[in-house]
Amino acid sequence: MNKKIALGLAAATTMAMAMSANVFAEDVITIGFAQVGHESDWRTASTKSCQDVFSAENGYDLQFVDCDNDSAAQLEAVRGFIEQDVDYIIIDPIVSTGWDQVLTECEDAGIPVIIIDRTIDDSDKYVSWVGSNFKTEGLAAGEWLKAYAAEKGITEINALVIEGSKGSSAQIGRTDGFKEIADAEGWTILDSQDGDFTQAGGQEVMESYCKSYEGQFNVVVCQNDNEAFGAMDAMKAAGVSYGINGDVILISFDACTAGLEYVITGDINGDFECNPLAAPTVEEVIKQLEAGETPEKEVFMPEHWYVAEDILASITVGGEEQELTVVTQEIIDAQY
Ligand code: GYE
Repeated sequence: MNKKIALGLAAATTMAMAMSANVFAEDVITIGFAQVGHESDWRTASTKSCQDVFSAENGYDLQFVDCDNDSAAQLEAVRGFIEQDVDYIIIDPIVSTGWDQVLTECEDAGIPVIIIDRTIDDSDKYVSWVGSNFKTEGLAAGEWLKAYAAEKGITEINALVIEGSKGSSAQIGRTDGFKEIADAEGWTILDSQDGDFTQAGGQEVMESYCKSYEGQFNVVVCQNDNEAFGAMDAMKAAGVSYGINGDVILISFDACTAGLEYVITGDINGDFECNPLAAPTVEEVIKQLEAGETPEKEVFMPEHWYVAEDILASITVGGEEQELTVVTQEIIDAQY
């Protein structure tokens, strides 16, 4: 080949490559995600789900901020995304209030906001929310305990609750739902303290409960699996037996893999699922927005109520019959 032609071809190829890179760059969707933190197995699964879906291979540039359970840091992260002029902002709100101002700023900047998991109570300036009904989870735990106690002939319930992070909609909903049944049934809730959704928090609260309420409780409700892991360690150390063969009925939420492993062994009696895999649904929302369509304002994740013993088929939650699922190894293997 003549040298001149070869050079010309090389230049053309370089230009074509540059052009296609440019076209690609324009196609990339930039997303800012202000995640709660890294406090639990649930959170790890949620982060992984977002990183898997909003990957570079899938055409996204994901700006991920772990806010380490700090509300001020989360507001700052969102303002940082506005400054970067990202295409979309995803927020998992640490607390449910204090949002209207920053969401107005997002709106003014023309950046659509999608909320996942926890809800916002004081603003509706977002396109869509994808998550769970935490009050229903709390109600389900209460309804299950009611049916289980009746089946086992347990007439008195003295419960200790280890709550999730104060002010989060997950803590508020699970607390309210369970309390509604407790009040209706005349159960005693001896105490209800914040374990911050962590294993260390669950252990610390349970250690103090074991001292303060020694011999007085027969139910422990942990608002997530990691708190339940800590509570089990504390009960073991204090010589308190729990689970299907123990003196204390142990209830948990989330139903992550490690949680279900304790359900199948009978250490946790019931685990009320909260599904962390919202990202594929969020991607659907973004595709709808890209196509100029209007997505649903609220999308609820599907969830199951997992139990250790095959003695009740279903419970009635809010007037609706809902199935109970006895955990199997197959379920654990498929869980997040
Ligand atoms: O239950 C807990 C996590 O917001 C539903 O946060 C979520 C909760 C979840 O740390 O494990």
